[in-house]
Amino acid sequence: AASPTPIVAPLPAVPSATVAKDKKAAARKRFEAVYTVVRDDLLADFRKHNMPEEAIEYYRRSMDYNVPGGKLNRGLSVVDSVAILKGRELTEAEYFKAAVLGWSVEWLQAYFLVSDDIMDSSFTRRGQPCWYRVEGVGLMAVNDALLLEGAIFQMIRKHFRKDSYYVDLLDLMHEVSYQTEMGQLVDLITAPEDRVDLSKFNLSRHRTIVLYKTAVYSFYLPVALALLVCGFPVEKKNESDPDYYKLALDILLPLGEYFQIQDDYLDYAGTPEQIGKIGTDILDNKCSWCINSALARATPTQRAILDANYGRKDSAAEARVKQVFHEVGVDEQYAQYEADSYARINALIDAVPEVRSPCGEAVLRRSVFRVFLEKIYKRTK
Ligand code: GPP
Ligand code: MG
Ligand code: MG
Ligand code: MG
Repeated sequence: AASPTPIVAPLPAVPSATVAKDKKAAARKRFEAVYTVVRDDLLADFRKHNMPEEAIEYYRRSMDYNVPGGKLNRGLSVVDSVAILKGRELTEAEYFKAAVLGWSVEWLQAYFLVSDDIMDSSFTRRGQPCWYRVEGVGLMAVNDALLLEGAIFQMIRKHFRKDSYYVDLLDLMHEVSYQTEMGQLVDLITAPEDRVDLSKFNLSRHRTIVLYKTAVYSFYLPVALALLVCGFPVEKKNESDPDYYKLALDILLPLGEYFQIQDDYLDYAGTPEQIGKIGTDILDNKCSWCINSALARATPTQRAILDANYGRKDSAAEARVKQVFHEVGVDEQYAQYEADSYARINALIDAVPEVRSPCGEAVLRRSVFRVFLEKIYKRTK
């Protein structure tokens, strides 16, 4: 007798959005597992120095509170970029090293945010009180921030000391931190608490602030780290070689500028539930994209309202500023800016040459940048 036709059970229909979400959750989980390893190494080192148990417990709490709770975009970008550059799945050892570098960026971010929240007198971060506002922490947060920074060099030392590019990693971290601190200085000096003078603000000053305080460490750093582990040399071997790091920088700075303008807009338009923090830019007299957009369109009456209410530590004044933002069309301007930026950055990415590393093991692919852009386009948190 003829054998019956095999019946292949149809696969259950899984919406592709669900598959993508599961994949994302799995990638995050795998990355988070490396956090625990790195943190426990740092704690073991404290123990080796015979630090009191109380100090070890405090240090653990500071790290758990400040390092892993964000979107992890920067850290995951290192891992994603290394896999894209290599054009294949990473081995377990390669994944681990890429993830350590990813976490080094998250530690750097934690160091900056703990410090930034003190300087900005912020209230909440990632849906919880800012670290310096936590009972029993206060200004110890300053030293906690310094430890978060120091930890970066401990983890890089432990895992990369023997690699040929170790010095380049250190140099990159130091250079990027320094530039971020330059940006923070300009951000703060443009926003004095006691002297509100909106005529000091302009988009050129704004660009300097956001490129330095955000774009370099949030966008250039993760990709530059990935280029280093993939063997892209910092120094040219031949005159005709492309400057891989410059190619990356030329895309990633505009991308980072766009990201910080989103941050500025969400500070004014996002709800605390959405963005995990209470916006303080208006109270803090910040030279944000929103106030620049409003100043360019305000009538003399609206300008007088802005002059009288911007940068006052008073929520009624803040509401009056927001009202003017609405009236002059900051929201429409932002929607237009977002659409324009998306098109402009996509065009920049299209123009990047896809070049192979001299060792032949990796290719600087356009998708490194495309993935980054897609992650942040139209973000609401
Ligand atoms: C973000 O600015 C900038 C930083 C986190 C860099 C801080 C740099 C230091 C050297 C401390 P922001 O104040 O707009 O961020 P947020 O809105 O998240 O507070
Ligand atoms: Mg801030
Ligand atoms: Mg700030
Ligand atoms: Mg902000």
